[in-house]
Amino acid sequence: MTAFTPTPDDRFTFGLWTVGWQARDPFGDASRPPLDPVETVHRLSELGAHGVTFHDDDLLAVEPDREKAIAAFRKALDETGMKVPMATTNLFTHPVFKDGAFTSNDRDVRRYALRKVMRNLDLAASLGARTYVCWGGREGAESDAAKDVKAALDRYKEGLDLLCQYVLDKGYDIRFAIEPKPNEPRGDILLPTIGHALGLINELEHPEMVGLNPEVGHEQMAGLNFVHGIAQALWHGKLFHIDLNGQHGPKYDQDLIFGHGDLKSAFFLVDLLEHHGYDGPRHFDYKPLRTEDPQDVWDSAAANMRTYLILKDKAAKFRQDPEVQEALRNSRVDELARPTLAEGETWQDLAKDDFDVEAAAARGFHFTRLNQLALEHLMGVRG
Ligand code: GLT
Ligand code: MN
Ligand code: MN
Repeated sequence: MTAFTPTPDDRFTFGLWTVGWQARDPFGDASRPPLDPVETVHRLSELGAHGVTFHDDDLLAVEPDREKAIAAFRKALDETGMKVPMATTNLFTHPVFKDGAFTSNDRDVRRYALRKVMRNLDLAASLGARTYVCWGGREGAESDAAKDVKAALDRYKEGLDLLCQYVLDKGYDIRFAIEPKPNEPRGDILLPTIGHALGLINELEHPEMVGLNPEVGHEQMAGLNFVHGIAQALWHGKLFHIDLNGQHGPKYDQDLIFGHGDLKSAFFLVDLLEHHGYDGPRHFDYKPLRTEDPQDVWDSAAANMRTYLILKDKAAKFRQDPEVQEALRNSRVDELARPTLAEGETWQDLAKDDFDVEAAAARGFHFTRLNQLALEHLMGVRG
């Protein structure tokens, strides 16, 4: 159906490492050959994507010479009009980062990690990226004896403060986005959830320059409600970027295609993003299944975008449905937007209320009806 065919206006983006994943896992070797980033840019452009994102090391997948690899990548971007709205640093693959990067116990490693980020920030800025993601997958520990967490947070702050200063001194138009994750590859990762990361941001030298890049599966691995997490990130003005994918509850990081995990949560997520003011890229951070061949990889990339567009359509029809609107009113969802005190009232006025506790306790909220209507829209029997 043409209605679900993406265009660059939809602002769909993909990490080079997603379609480029060769499907090496802890138990098995690669099941696919390496992918040239140049081919990725062309293929994703043909599929209707808006852009790509990358780690410094992703660019070297098939061309070890950094300058040549960058030149070829730039040429592909120019030929296709594809954008690079975000970039990031690989601070996790090389064994030098085995105890972390910004928070490694080894001071020399911390200094090397910051140099690696600064070098790629220069490239990111020259490609027009406005967001720089920091996923601290190796920042953590397996033993509580091994990491002084308070000192580690001091070093995390020191690193982020230094990088903000670097961006300011260079005059780059870039903001940082922290990507939380509870565990994997470390036994426990620092800044495990959206809430933890928000807490750290408040302690930084330039909190306005640092926000979040939450990933669907990472919050769900911790058993958390991703839609609520995103709503809170929006409330704080901190949803700088988002990693869309799929996950089935608390288990290893599945990085499934968007919607191929908790579909109902994906529906409410799209509803939230589309109707509550997120205007950044819709970035897919998924892994094509290890079972898939190179053509399946491109089909899986297309599936992410198509699923998003279908959910967007479903969410719009859900909102337009008069029965849904009535059910929302019956559930008094709109009443929550009304301040608890009226203009000019103070705590003294609360004492004057004539309130029938038993009558209020007896009133139902009818949330079952609302939930069922949402499910019926999602299952395609309404709208
Ligand atoms: C890695 C991780 C992702 C992060 C990437 C950004 S790296 O693939 O699993 O969730 O978004 O560094
Ligand atoms: Mn993930
Ligand atoms: Mn991610």
